[in-house]
Amino acid sequence: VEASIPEPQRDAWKKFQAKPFVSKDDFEKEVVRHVETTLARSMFNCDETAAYAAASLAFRDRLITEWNRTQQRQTFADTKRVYYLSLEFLMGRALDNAMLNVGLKNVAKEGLSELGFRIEDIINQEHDAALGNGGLGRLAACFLDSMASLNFPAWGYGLRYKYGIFKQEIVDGYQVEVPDYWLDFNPWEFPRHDIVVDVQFYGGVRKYQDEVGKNVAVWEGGEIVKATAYDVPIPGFDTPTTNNMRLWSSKAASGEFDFQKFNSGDYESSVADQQRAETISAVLYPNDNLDRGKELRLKQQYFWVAASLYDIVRRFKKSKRAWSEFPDQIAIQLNDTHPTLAIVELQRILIDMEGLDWDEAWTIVTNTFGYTNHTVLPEALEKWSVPLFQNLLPRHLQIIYDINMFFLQSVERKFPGDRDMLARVSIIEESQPKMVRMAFLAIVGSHKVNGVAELHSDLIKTTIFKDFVKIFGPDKFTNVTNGITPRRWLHQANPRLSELIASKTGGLGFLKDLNVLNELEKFADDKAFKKEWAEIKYANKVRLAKYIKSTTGVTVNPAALFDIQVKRIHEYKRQQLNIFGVIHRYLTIKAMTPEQRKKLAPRVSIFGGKAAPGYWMAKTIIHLINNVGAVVNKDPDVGDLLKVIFLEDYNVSKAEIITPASDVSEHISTAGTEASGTSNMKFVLNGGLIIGTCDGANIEITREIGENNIFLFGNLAEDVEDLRHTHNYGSHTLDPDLVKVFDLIKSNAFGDAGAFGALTGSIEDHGDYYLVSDDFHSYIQTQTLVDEAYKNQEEWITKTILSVARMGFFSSDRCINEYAEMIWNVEPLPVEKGSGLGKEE
Ligand code: Z16
Repeated sequence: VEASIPEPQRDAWKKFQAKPFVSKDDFEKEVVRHVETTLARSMFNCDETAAYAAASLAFRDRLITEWNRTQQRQTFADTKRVYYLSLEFLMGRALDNAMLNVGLKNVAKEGLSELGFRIEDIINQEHDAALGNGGLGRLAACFLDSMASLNFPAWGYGLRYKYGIFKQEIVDGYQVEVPDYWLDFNPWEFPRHDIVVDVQFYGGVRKYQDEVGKNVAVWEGGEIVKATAYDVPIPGFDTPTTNNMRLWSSKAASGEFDFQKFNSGDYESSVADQQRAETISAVLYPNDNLDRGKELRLKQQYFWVAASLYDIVRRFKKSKRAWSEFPDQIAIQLNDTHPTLAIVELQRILIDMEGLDWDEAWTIVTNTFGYTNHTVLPEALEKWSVPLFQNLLPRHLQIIYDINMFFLQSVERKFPGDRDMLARVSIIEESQPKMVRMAFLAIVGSHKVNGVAELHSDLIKTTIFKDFVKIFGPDKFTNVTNGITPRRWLHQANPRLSELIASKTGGLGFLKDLNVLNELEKFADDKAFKKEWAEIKYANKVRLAKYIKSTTGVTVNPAALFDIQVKRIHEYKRQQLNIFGVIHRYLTIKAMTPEQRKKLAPRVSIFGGKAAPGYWMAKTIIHLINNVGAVVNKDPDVGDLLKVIFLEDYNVSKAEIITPASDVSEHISTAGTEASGTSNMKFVLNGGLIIGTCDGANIEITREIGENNIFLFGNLAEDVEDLRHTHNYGSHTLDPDLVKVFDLIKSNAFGDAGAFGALTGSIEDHGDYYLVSDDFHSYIQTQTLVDEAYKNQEEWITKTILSVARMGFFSSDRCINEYAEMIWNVEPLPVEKGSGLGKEE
């Protein structure tokens, strides 16, 4: 029931309406109030945790006031909304972001200082919101920031995992996983105990004909789980627009526990039911680019999709519009195939619950959805076994069969008699057991399908979705190259660089229109500017060096070349190529005379990233990196010339320290495997150069910044397949330098070589699927070019300035505008500035 205050009483409400603070005094007042009332503490027992809590609550109150206004404004304007469905939102910390986006960080800094705290210490109290694995989840977070900053009426829908991505500890060189229980204190969410949706599982379908002879299907029985909404405000940068991220949490339908069972003495099983329901939103699956086909994962997907669609449909129904207007009011973007069930669920709601005809409903469905593909790796493409589906979601399986039947009939009309085509494109794979191919379902049920970088979008059209291009025509497929938000990845992570850029480009405007960075080109040879630029890079390296010292105990020289590879550990991303290259460098140094050593640029090789807990090869790579570090870092022959660091527990807040400190970063996936990559963009935007393959967004980065400013190497995507063939036929001879590296490993130089047998064996004996040996020579040569180029600091700095100046294209604002125009057909809802927005400049 909507309870609106009657007109005569509204004056009182307006008079006492919450007013977001703007001044330092008002901020301090809010902090003290929260310490003394919300937290029940005082100035005599206010530690940094309490100060963090109070400062966050002060900002949260402020955000929620703007959130309310934004939602009212959007509801009143009644324009089209975007719903971004993502099983992952890798948000990181919220306080720093909130302070910067509302333009009150300096106010907060001074206020906190007057209250006895340093703002950095307070910011560091916050636990990352780590509800994602890697690129896909962080992309969703950048998109939320851009949608709010550009004033798009847009919501994110996801799951409120109790445990985010695990915390990584390194024990004796091995990865150990520790659960990430992050909800202990989370001031950024608002539980909406009034927004609860029943979600059904299992049961059966009863079909009958009604009085007028219409076929009716009723899904009945089974069990109900309750979804409760938790809202997280998403503030735009320099705008009052504050959008919503709604996360669902699962609970048993009977509340605390089943009282009937309880009263009949079955206490344990009533608690067990409760626990089983809560399991659904308990934990994020820790796999990046891998589908394991687990039932609980399918349950998560349906739980989240059903609650979100119920919510969206409920909101639409309040407008009393005709169903045919649904796609004019609502765009739903599917972040990968994870939410593909939404297509089936909307069709089910329209035909089973709302009584629409199949065709009418299907037109609405396909006009509503867009699908983003993020990978071509076969092991990552989702498939669900039909028996599992049949048991969990019997009615949905029927609808999928119907969708498939109508689809295959249309294919048959277009390609009469092409049985192979029908088998290839069928949503149901005729295997044992049969499988539902989710990507095919997503394509058939959406009006647009996009890849995330040009090469990737071309690849999906020519490989995995080739037949669908023939069936639907090429216009259904498009590209939206990924981007990153410059607010977090420049302004927040690298405040000094942001300040320098602002001072030369006329303020912070570049953060809203990143192409303004172009103006930096004229400083590429400016002596004074270059000096400041280099000083900032050095300071960022000093900061990272301190962090390395405090976390690993290893001393690194901030004047050395910092070579960084941080991302999920995966064979296709080829951290093994990097560490083999490091071992090669170690061998080279050992063989050098002291004179030769003097001429070599000192280097720090920095790694970071998590391996999926069940991914043994990835864990072996981590183990090797750590063992190499243990040997190299204490070898007196090597000294400063080479240090090897593995940073534990890489996450968003650590990325904010690491990214600004690179001289070069590595993006060295086997060509054709990394759909886009986004950390490549972050590093270049922060004045680092790239060593990379012709893969994903590296190609477009090269086009934008110029090929003189990037170190590209390795085989091209178009040649990968043939190369793999040559490995399998005839003898596969390894690169001689790689053989020396393997010989050293096998001599137990880095501990018992048995531990690394699977890794070296995958290359020597098992076909070298990721072409490590094929690319090794080219990689080593390019690293030598990096060494040489780094010696000429003047040229190096110019390259980094020119690169930053040309990175405008990679703002996630550009992505969102492309999605809005090409896929969603939505307009921003402009809002006048003023009313309560904190303004510092
Ligand atoms: C993921 O992070 C990505 C793809 C995928 O299928 C699953 C997950 Cl969890 C990544 C891609 O690997 C990366 O290239 C891309 O930049 C990112 O998604 C965002 O599109």
